[in-house]
Amino acid sequence: MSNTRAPDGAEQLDAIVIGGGFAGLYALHRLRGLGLKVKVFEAGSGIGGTWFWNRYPGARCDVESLEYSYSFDEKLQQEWVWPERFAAQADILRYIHHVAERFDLNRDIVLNARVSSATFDDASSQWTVETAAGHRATARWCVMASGNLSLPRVPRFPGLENFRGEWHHTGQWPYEGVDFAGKRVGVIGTGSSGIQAIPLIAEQAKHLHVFQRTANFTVPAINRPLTPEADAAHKKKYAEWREEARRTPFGIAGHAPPTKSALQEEEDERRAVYEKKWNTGGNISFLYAYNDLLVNKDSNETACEFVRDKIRGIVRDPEVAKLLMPNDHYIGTKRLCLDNGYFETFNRDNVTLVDVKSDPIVEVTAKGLRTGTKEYELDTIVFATGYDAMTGALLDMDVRGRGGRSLREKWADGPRTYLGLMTAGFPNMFVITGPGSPSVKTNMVSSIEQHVDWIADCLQHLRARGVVAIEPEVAKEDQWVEHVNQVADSTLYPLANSWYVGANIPGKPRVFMPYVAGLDKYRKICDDIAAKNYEGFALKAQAPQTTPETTT
Ligand code: N01
Repeated sequence: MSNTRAPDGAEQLDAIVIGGGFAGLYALHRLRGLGLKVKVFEAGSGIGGTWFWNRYPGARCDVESLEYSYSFDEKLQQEWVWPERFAAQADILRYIHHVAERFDLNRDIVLNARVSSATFDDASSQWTVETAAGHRATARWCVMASGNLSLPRVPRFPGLENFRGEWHHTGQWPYEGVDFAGKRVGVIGTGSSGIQAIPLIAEQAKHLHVFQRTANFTVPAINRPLTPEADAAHKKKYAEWREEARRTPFGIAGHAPPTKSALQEEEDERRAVYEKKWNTGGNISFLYAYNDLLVNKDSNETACEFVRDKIRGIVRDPEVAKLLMPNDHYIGTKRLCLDNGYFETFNRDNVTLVDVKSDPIVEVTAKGLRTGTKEYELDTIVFATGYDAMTGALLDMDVRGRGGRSLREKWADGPRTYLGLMTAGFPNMFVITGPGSPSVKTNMVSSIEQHVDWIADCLQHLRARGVVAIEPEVAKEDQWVEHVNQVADSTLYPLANSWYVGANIPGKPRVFMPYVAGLDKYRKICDDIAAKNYEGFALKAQAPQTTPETTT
């Protein structure tokens, strides 16, 4: 029988996983498979992570369903049927629940358990994690599966507490939904969340004001039901599709890599290429029109101009069309949104676009929102204002490594990791899809599986050799951070004021956080390091007085 309590009364486990979304569930499954006693601590009252919280109208994934799903179990992928090309939030959440039941995961998931601190003890090489409710658990291995876009951000407008209507953030949407019928609604924000929600809110609301600070690029999703024929055809070769996905930069199969520069093509031909992509739908497909859209400004500008032309053609009021045309960043350098009738929505009589770049919001009043020049009376305000991305959830917890050093302090000038998986001074703490890994620039499920598999293999290796602690060497971490920056600087990505660089959070250090060399290249780097006995990591052998690992 296993030890269930550490000497100080904390629950004794082998591994603690923080977060119960796609990453946390797969981590639980894999680590349990190694014979470890594992528990997941999840802040929400249900599992699903992003897909638990983001219930706003129109929430759906921008990666195709047959790709945005686990690949680790052939029977699961054969049996699960996705109703649409791009899955809606409710279907993804249904899938996550199915996976949890199918692999008997729920019994080791603690809900309503927001982790407030995680502290490493040098002597025992163990982590102790405490939740806001006071639950404490200790384990050798601590796996952060807390998500890249999980700390919602509501701008600090003065007066929000005085607002007499209701307000919601898209990333903390009420379980029971929001009724917009007959309401005067204001949506702040035109990122992926706003762009998905706006067309549907407009259909219900009496009047919708869209408060836009920065015009954004979006291309049509061209969503459709998945026919039984399409489903069967894909599943016949599912294993091959998954294998192909593993060899791509984005972890997504079915897109032949482009071979030409946009500047090598005659204008008419280029337009025809973009037109075809526009009508096919999908953001990867669009950005794969040419091989230099994300590295060459002139090439990129051809795609920007194509989309601006589309906006001119769709939006009837030329002034509104002009305001909707992005002009401050290159297409794809912020997440390229996918929409269902976004620009068309601005032709509706009950929709007004408000430019809050030239006339910023200054306060929330009892009756609505006030800009520098005008008050807008509203019954409901929707904040589609994004997240403290990639580092937000990690730094929201008080994480303390060797010698009590805090992660907030270590990352004060930006995140520093080796491979985006670990950070020096915080032994035995793994971050799934952490900053410095491909993460948000890929199909997240592919990146999650790659990281969890790497971590599980690593733990198996360490346990077989009696290693009780692992952490990156500082020099290797420094080199990796440098490499991540160099790769980013060879692209147009860092030029945009995006959440990739933390530009949306006042005071956040400007660092381009994802690794953009591609998941295929990154996977090879990780595998090579593992094959060389975890080169670049310091390993500490079993100390005589450490607490023995429990077994299930
Ligand atoms: O957040 P965002 P999001 N006054 O940060 C505006 C993923 N996702 O939730 O650009 C006025 O992109 C802000 O304006 P600006 C996806 O990776 C995926 O939409 O800072 N406006 C911007 O317009 C995505 O990239 C899916 O000038 C203010 C908006 O709020 C990521 O999540 C769906 C403001 C925030 O946009 C985040 O998307 C949804 C202020 N004070 C999300 N503060 C799919 O899979 C902020 N804004 C399809």
